Formats: sequence, structure tokens, C-alpha cells
Amino acid sequence: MKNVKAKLSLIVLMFLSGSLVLKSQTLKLWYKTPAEYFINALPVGNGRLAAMVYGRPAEELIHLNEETLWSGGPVNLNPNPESPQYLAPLRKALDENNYELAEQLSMKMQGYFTESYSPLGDLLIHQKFEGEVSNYYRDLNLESAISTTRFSAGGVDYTREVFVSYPDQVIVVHLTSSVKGKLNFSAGVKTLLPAMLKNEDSEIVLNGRAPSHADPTYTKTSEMPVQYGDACKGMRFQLRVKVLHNDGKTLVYNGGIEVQSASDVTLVLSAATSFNGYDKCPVSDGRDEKTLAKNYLEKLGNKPYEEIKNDHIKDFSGYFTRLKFNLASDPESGKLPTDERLQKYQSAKSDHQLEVLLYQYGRYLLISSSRPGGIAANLQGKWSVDVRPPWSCNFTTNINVEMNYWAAEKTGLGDMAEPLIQQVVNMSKTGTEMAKNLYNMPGWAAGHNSDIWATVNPVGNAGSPGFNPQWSNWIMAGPWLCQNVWDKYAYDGDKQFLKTTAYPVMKGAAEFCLAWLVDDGKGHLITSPTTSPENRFIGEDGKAWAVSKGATDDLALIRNLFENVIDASKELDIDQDFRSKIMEAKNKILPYQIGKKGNLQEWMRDYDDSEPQHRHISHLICLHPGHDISANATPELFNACKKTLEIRGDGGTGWSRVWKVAMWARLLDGNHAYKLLQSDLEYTNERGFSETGGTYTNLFNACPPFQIDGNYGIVEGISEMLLQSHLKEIYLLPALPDVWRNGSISGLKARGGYDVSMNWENGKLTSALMYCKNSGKCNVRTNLPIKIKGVKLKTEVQQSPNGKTYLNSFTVKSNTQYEIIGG
Ligand code: FUC
Repeated sequence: MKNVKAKLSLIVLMFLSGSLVLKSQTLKLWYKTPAEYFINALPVGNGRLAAMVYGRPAEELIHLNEETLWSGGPVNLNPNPESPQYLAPLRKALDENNYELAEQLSMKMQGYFTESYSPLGDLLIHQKFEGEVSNYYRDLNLESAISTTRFSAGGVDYTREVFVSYPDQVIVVHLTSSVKGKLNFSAGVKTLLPAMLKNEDSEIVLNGRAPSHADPTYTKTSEMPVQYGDACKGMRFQLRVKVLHNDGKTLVYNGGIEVQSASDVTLVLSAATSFNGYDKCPVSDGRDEKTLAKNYLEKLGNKPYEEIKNDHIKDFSGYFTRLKFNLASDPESGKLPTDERLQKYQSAKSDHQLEVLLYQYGRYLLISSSRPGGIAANLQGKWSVDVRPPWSCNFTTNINVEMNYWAAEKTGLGDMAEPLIQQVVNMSKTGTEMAKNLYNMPGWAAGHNSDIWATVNPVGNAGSPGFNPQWSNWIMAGPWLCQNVWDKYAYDGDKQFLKTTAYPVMKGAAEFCLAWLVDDGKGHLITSPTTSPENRFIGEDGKAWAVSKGATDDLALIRNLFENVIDASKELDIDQDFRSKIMEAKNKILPYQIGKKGNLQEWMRDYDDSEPQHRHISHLICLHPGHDISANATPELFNACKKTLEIRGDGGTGWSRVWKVAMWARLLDGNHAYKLLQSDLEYTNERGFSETGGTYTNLFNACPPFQIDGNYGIVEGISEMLLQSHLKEIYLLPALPDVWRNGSISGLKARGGYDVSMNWENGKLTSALMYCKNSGKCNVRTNLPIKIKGVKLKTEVQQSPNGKTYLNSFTVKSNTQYEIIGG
């Protein structure tokens, strides 16, 4: 496989198309000024630890996070014992179109809000130097995952390198001066959480506690929205800072470190919490965070800086370089600092390398925020500074956390999705209790918010007072998350994983759905109650309501889950009886319907939307990331999805625009997908709440405020423009926009165990290499006739929105590489 990638990257990447040049640029974000706000600072991380570097010469600020530091403790698994009694009257109210009563009863079936991701603290470095600052530069190199700050003052050149090492599990800050003895600074830490600072030998040590509860910002469930001091909840943490190397003098005093007359200094930071699993009290049954934090530093010993750095680069770049992507672009573009480059992009849109940078940044952020054995990437990855961050910085399951991981497998980062799988496994356990306690149902169910404690109940205040069911009462996170779980198997074919992890979780979700479905009175199965994430319809009474029966998104998700469960049980050759039940139910699910506007209906009835351009587009899950709708198999529904997207428009929050990139790619309209990609790259500095989307100068995605789903999600959108494999065929360049005339990509994965590399010129596939892990039948769809070296192809010509397409079938051998020639 290595050979495949090596061969493609050797293919000469220099050819001209107009003034656009296909030449790879160094993948880095760089600036001529320090960061003013969080949205200008640069993120580094190793999954568990994260840091945001501002690069300020005299007053350096680095925000710190540790992934397990959350408020709260294990969830109450029976938060609302009254809940089950309301299900029958709620269903009756819906049968009678009494939406008002239905909403009131829905509110009586809620539990409590999730907890919040807590910030660890800040590292502050007060650096003393003579004279004015000149030659200022800071960057973030995506391949080495190091943020560098450089400046000169008083005839001395100063540098700082910051990274978070996975092999050594520490945050590293390396400072130098070009003249001996000219490096002088003091370093200290601070935190927003209650903590005690002390020094222990030559280290400064911060011992603190997370809140036992932190309300979301949008509500206050008591007079004390942030609480401390519970005997079970509110985990402990420890942060340690140590001068590892110093060629000058070190003074350590209570609360600070002073470095004098040095020229080469390495600071290392270690942190740990008492988190001991989603179901254990982090206080009374917590881990020993002090020993953990200390051990990381002891293990590091006196390791030389260059060795720490080299081990870090080797580890990080090993993942990052699995995929290479290049587009012919304005050759001058990389010469501008990233903030100016983003500004220039607003008018001159030929900087396709900025689009490549955004794509690779999404991969960079995933490797930096999600490592096997750790916690899943939350709404801000792992970079957060508030005790009550936006939307609790939790796992929002009605789109956001799924989007975080959509592109993991296909861009060679399948290993990084393990924390999400573990989160789903945990939720399947709390969800089993919740299905029983809230609905008196088998299997497991989960609502639209979760956290490190695997909260799954519809959020609120356990029914009194109730919260708007429009967003609170959606409980389809089980089937939704099971798509991510199934995808892992679909890509790598790991039967052991399917048997021991994926299938039990998927089966549990399917058991709940099977019990939850009801007959619509005409022989079809529907859900009741239902909501279509977070939209409302205009009822027969002319008023806007959220709760109804049979929303399309529920049915699409359940259908998809059932299909995957059927496939999985066949692959494993188990559970024939259960499979038959699921097959029977699947066939009875209310079919997709086309509404009066030619759109795909969002609800069972052809209601009008209260907000026709609502940011959520969950009924199109069947188009993306699902697989029910396609140009060739379901052309009418395909056109209805298109109509829906046209009515929804191209605006919305960051994640909404990014999802639409993927959806337009699935509609095989590369130019429209590209239009949305451009709108995703709209410059913004909006830090408050709005629905305008866009990208900040540090290329973080804006909901606004900052929300990282758009960064991970754009990787999915662009990947889907270049390769699709959800229809049991591999479609090469299905939605290439006209402006991406020349380009190449290597290391993309397709479902079924394929590794694909492609080159295109003048908008047409010229060559591709396909490495197949498994033997079997392979279908490759292209927009032009192809040949495969040494293979006799069976080709069917089909009409599609792209004009003629060619469906090429052939038999592949395992562990074999195939060379495709286009044109
Ligand atoms: C959903 C969205 C919001 C935001 C929040 C975290 O509720 O509707 O736009 O993304 O999640």
C-alpha cells in the first residue's frame, strides 16, 4: 500500500492551467501579528491535552485543556419516573391533532441537562527584553503540529515552539534567544476553577476541582448555575509546570517560575484528572490525578528537547501524511499571511490552495483532538475557555458530533474515531436504562445532547418546568450514531469489531426502534411522537408546532439502521429471527413522500415549514450521509431532495453550510457544492450567537460562535466531491467543480477496503490507482470511459445529472493494486 502512495506522490505535480499552478505548498497557517482573541490563536493538541497559543511577545498566553475535565458526575438513570405514563396520552393527543397537548405532555418526559466541558487554565509567560519588537512571525505547521513564534528585539532573535506530544503526554514550550543570557521570563498559571497553587521541588503545581454542576448558558436551573463541593461529583485535577532544561538560572517560588540569563529553555506541562469512567463518582471513586500527572513528568525524565520534538513529529506526521491533496492554484497565494489570505479570498476566489489548507486543517484538528482510548471530540474539539461554554461544549447528537467523525475513515484517520465508538457504547448502556425508565421500552435510546457521563435523556428539568420539545425531545441519536459505528466496519471490514462492538450496539438501537414504531392506521410504520430537529411545522390550526408523527428524519434513520443491522447479521451469519423481524418492519416503514412544492416532505403530512430556510435539514439524511436516494435508483426522490435544498437556500450556521456541501456533492452538482464551500470560507470575526457561518482568521469554523463541527465537516464535504462509495460502487470525481481544473489526491478510502489515488486534468480523470484489501466484485463509476491495466471490464453506460456515466464492473483480488487510465 505504501508503494501506491509513494508512486502517486512521485507523479509530477507541475502543470499549468491558465495562471493556476499545480504545486504543493507548505501546509501552514501563519501571521505577522499576535492573536488578539481565541479565534485568532493557534490550536495544538494530542487528543487528551490541548493548548491555544496566542504568540504574544511580552505577555504570552496559552489556554490549556484536558479532555476528561468536565463538570458533574454519573447521570441519574431514572431522572423522571413519571415519564412512561405520558406516552399513551401523548400518542392519543397526536392522533387527535392536539399539538398543544402533545407538546405539554412531551415536556413531562424530559430529564436533566448535560454537564459542561471545563477549561483547565492558562499558562502566562511574561518575557523581558530590550527595545521594540520587529520581524514578528507566528505559524502553525500542520505536518509537524508545532506552533512557532519568532520576533527580534534589542538585536536578539527570540523563538518559541509549542506542541503537545502524544508519545510523552506533555505540553511542551521551548524558548530560545540568539544571544546567550538574553532569555529572561517568568511563567505562571491561572484557572477559572477553584484551585490551590504551590511549588513542589522545582515544579509549580495547581490542584483544583471542576464544578459538581454547570448549567448551559441558555438556562438557569437554580440560583446557582455553577455549583461546587459534592461528595461524588466535581472531579479533581492537577496541573504541573516544570522547567525541563535551562542553560541559565531557574527560581521556583510559590505560584511561579523565574528564568534568568538563559538562551535555551524547555518548559513542560503535565495534567490529569480524577475521571474514572462515565459511571464512577470522580470524587469518591476517582483516579489519583496527582500520581498520574506526576508520573508523566517522571517518565519524561531528562529527555533532550530534540528527542521529544522528533518523537512528536514522527507520531503526528505518521497520521497526517496518510492523505495528500493538491489543487492547481494561484502560485502567489501562500505568500500572504493566512488572515490577509482569507480576506483576499473574499474577492479573488482563485486560491484553491486555501481550500486545500482548510481541508487538511480539518484532518489536523481531528488528529489533535481525538486519539484511541480517549474522549470524543466535543463541540469545540478540545479547545475551550469558559466554565459555561456555548451549548455546554457537549456532544450534540442531532448533527454535530456525527459530523465531527464523518470523514475520519475516508481520509485515513479511522483510528481517531475510536473515542466516538466508545462514547456510543457508553450511551448504549445508559440508554438501555433510559429506554426502560422513560418509555418502558427495550433496547436503548438517546436524545439530542450527551456528555462525558453518557447522558441520553431529553434535556430539561425532569418535566417541571418543561423545555421546548422542538429541540429537547428528539430521541433518534441511537440510529444516527449507529451510522458512524457501521461505517467503521463498512470501510475496514473488521469482523471482530462488527461482532463484539458494532453489532450489539446496533441491535440494541434497533430493538428500541422496533418497539417505538407504531402503525399509522394504514399499515405503515411511523414514529409517534416525533420532531424534525429543531424545525416546526404549521399545523391545521395555523400555529407553529414541533411535535407530530412520522417525521422523515426519524424514518430515514430507522430505515438506515435496519438496513445496516440486516447486512451486519448476514455478514456475521447470526440472529436470523431478529433479522426477519427487522426486514418485515423495514418494508412497512412509511415511504419517502414528495410534497406540493416538489420537495422531499419533512413531515408525514405535507405541512408548511414555520421557517422554510431552517438551518437543520435532517430529512435529507437519506441523501447524505445515508444511502437511500440516488440519481440512478430513485430519480424522483433525488429531484425532490434537490428542490428541498433549493428552498432551504445556501445560508445558515457553519455546520449547516458544510453539510450542504456534502449534500450538493451527493446531488452530483460540484459547482453548487463549491459555492457553499466558498460561503463556508466567508471571513467572520463574529464571536456572539448568530446564524451567519463563516471562518475566523485561525480558520476555525463559526456557527457562530466557534464550533468545530464545520471544520471536521468540510473534510467530508470536499471528500464527497472527489469520491463517493455509499451506493456499493466507487464513484471517482462525482462532483468536481469546474474551477478545480487540475488536481490530485492520494490516500482516500472507499467502503469495502479500498485505498484510492487520483489525478485529473482539465476537469477529467487522467489516472487513478486503487488498492483493494479484499477480493470480490468491484464497481467503479466514472464520467468518462476508462481502462484498467490487465483487467477486462464490463461497462454499462447510464444517464445521470452529470451526463453519461460509466459503471465499470470487474473482479478484484485481495491485496492488489489496479491502475486506471482515464480519458
Ligand atoms: C444545535 C444547532 C445549533 C448549534 C447547537 C450546538 O442545537 O441547532 O445551531 O449547533 O446544536
